[in-house]
Order: sequence, then C-alpha cells, then structure tokens
Amino acid sequence: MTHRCGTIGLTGRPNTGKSSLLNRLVGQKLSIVSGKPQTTRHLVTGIVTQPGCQFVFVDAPGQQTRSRSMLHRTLNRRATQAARDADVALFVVEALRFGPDDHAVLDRIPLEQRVIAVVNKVDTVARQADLIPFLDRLSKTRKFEALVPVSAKTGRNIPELFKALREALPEAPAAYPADQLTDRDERFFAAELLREKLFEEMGEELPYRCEVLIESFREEGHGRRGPSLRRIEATILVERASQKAIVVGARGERLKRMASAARKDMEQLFGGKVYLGTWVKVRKAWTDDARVLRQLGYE
Ligand SMILES: Nc1nc2c(ncn2[C@@H]2O[C@H](COP(=O)(O)OP(=O)(O)OP(=O)(O)O)[C@@H](O)[C@H]2O)c(=O)[nH]1
Ligand SMILES: [Mg+2]
Repeated sequence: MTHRCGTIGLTGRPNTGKSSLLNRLVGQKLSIVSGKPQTTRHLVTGIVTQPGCQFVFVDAPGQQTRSRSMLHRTLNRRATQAARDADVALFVVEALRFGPDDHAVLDRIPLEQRVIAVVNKVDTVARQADLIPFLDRLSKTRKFEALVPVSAKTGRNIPELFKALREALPEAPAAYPADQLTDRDERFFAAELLREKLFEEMGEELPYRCEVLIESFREEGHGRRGPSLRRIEATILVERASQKAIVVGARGERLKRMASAARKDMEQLFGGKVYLGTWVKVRKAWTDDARVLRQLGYE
C-alpha cells in the first residue's frame, strides 16, 4: 500500500473558523479561538497520523486588509507564505458568506496550487437547501480539488474532509513520529493560552494592543509522568498605562481571573500542575517596533 504525507495550509479571511477547524481535525485544543477577528498570530502545526497517511496541518493568521501596522503586514505575509508552501491549501469560508475579502485571499493562492474549499459553520444554516446554490457559486470561482461543507463546532462532515485531503496529498513517507501532535513546545502554548484569555476578556480594541511573553518556564520534580510542577512567569505587554489599568482591573480581579483560566487550560494540555505568575508591562507602540516584533518571534 502506498503511504501519503503532506502539509495542509489553512487559509481564509479572519474569523472563518480556521483555528477551530484545526482543533477539530487534530482532536486537541492547539490553536486559540475567539469571536474576534485576527486571533491567530503564529503558525501552529497539528499532526494527525492515520494508517497509510500523515496529515500535517498548519493554521495561519486570517488575511486582512484593514489595519496597516507592521504587525499586521507581517501576519499577512506569514499567512500567504504558509498557504503557498503547503502541498494543499485549505481555503476556509463561512457558510452563505463569500465576499470580496474571501476573494482577495483566494487570489493570493498561486493557480498551480491544489486547493480544497471548506464551507465552515454549516450548523448556522437554518435551511440546508440554501447551501446548494452557495456551493454552486463557489465552485465557479476556481478549480477546487474538492468542496466540503463542514462544521468545526459539531464535527459534521469531518470524515469526508479527511477523505478529500487524503486523495490530494502526495505519496511520501511520514515526516513525524506517529505519536507527535505538534512541532510547538509548551512554552509557546503557555503564551498562547494566556493571550486567548485577553481576547475573551477584553473589549474590542485592546486585545490587538496586547502580547504575551514567557519570561521563564521551569520544570520541577521529575516523576514517571513528567514534571510534578511547571513554574511559568509571563509578561503581558500593552502600549499605554491606561491599558495596563484595564488589563489588571479593579483590585487586580481581571488579571487574576484571566491567569486562573489560562492556568487551567495549561494544566489540561500539559497533563500536570502549573504555577503561573503574571505581570503587565507598558511598552510603547510595540506593534510598530521592529525590535520588539523580532523578540516576540515575528521576525
Ligand atoms: N457556529 C459555529 N461557529 C464556529 C464554527 N467554527 C468556528 N466558529 C466560531 O467562529 C469564531 C472564530 O473562530 P476561530 O477559529 O478563532 O476563527 P479563525 O479563522 O481562526 O480566526 P483568525 O485566527 O482571527 O483568522 C469563534 O467564535 C468560533 O467559536 C462552526 O463550525 N460553527
Ligand atoms: Mg485563528
């Protein structure tokens, strides 16, 4: 039997559910999710190994055209590159919503690239018959290897999506050990899970002015099932003192709530106890500061 393996780049405008879909495909919460656009900033790999096939999914930031900060230009570049580098691009749109922003993302994928279109959030469609003309219209915009309506939320049609992906991947041996889930380390997920809470807790603008840095990550007391404690110190960067006050909240309540929720998620993902210390620091205009962006891994 031939073996298949390849990379699959998730692409689409912000908020279509790419990260939710990655988590659903992998069966673990690896990529952070929020109701606000532009949640994802880093490439996150999720690996699924099935008999005869290994799928290497790469979640990327949603492509957007509105903000012009250096951070957002970097994110767009990163997202476009990820889709181009992949063996197959997974173009994610929302059910019954295909507009100029979606079209712009599609236009950035080279014509020779294999593309599977995923129509996500079909659970929100009241009359399933409405999907038929939508799928028909979408199928005329470009040659797709397949067009699969799914719901990342309910899991509907996920096996069909795996089947279409398997057929589109090249013949190759597995690139990763069968039990490997991702290529990111725990330090990365610690920062991301705390950043997710900022997106959940804060108003419309503030999450985009925040970033999380892990200052130290120490493992203590090694047992048979890994360390007995992970001691993590994290800094939340904001741009102004007034933002710091909002993040911290009255009597520090908001920061405490966010840190506690993040710690619980970390314990779940790492499978062990976590101590999480958090500080908030002001660093002016970090979203336009090349040096800070480099330090944060945006190169
Ligand atoms: N009803 C419904 N909601 C969904 C589904 N998939 C994702 N969502 C919601 O859509 C919102 C955006 O989800 P994300 O996974 O963060 O979207 P994204 O495309 O990764 O967004 P960016 O990282 O900002 O580009 C969240 O509120 C999700 O809960 C789905 O299948 N059905
Ligand atoms: Mg995302």
